[in-house]
Amino acid sequence: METTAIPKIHDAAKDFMPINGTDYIELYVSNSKQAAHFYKTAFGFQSHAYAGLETGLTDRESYVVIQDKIRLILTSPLKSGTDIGRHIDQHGDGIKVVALWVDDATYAYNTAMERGARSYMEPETTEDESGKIVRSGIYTYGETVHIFVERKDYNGVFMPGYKKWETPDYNPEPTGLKFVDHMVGNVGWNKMNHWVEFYENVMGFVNILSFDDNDISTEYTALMSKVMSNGNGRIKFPINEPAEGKKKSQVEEYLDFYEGEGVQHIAVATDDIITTVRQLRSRGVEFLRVPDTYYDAVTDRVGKIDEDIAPLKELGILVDRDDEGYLLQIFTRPVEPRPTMFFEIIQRKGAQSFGKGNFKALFEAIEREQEVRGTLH
Ligand code: TYF
Ligand code: FE
Repeated sequence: METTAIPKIHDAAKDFMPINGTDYIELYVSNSKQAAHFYKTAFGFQSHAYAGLETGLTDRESYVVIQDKIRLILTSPLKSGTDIGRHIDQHGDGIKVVALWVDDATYAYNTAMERGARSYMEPETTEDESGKIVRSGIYTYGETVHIFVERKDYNGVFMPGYKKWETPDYNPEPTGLKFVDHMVGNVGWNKMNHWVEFYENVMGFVNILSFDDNDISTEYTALMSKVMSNGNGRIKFPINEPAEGKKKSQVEEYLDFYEGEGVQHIAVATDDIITTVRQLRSRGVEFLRVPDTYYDAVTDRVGKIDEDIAPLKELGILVDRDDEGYLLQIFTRPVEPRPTMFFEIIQRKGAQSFGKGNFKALFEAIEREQEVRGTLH
């Protein structure tokens, strides 16, 4: 099957689940204090908010870091026997919450529940001197949840319960990361269509692109993917499932190591990928590399682009073109001991696709990493 671009349905009147954008991403990690330091030092996030012992919590500590529109919460338990600790024991460090910014978190919750969602958190209002926030939540794949955040009556730093986190002595420069472009979920064997239907029926998303195992297959491994978009196109969730190949699919490797379904990568946008990637590399972020021969054919494949090929080759940045323009992208190695979650850095120059022309080179690069890990059977 060829990749199919399905026209977007952006009729606001028909959108039963209006979402303004990604609100925050919460990771459950074993050491939130050190993780926050890593996201500041390596990725250029800024200290933003804190909740923990100093704000009256006794079971967990959270650090919020921010870069332009991207907010990460890093949360660790303060004692044994918590659900956070159990999550970390099973999955390693990973993404628990993909929070979505809505105007009405009660409406979003009730609508999702009527349409068959599984509840994670009933609507809950929290208040402080800066106003109130309403949050509600539903489960998606695995143990991952979507929390709806209504912040129209709030003008504080982050949310009630958090205080401003100030670090006057250590604030590394941002690296040019702007917003979350898309977030990819890895789901179990033959479960892709189940989650596609969940996003269609419960969340009002539409399937804008599909890749089958012929599009996404190397000599050895395979996967399938469908991209789901919300009504205004600001939220894009590709859903991957493993496919049978000669060797173990990267999606299956993820499922084995994460011990379940979960978020595979967060793609973050930049306006200047060469500067961003150069910065990230100098701060110790590790990227996947394609062979230098990739760059021999790149101009023939994508035509003329604004950037010189030399810095793209030096840094290992990939390029692809579609009907609307082109994009530049690069993938980090996993950012935790288990080969699970990683980041993509992406710069779109018109293209609204996902880099299909790079899949082969990219997946072969992932296979070389699997080979080194001894997990490519
Ligand atoms: O999000 C995407 O579709 C691209 C390509 O395991 C991709 O970033 C797809 C699957 C995958 C890694 C990257
Ligand atoms: Fe991606």
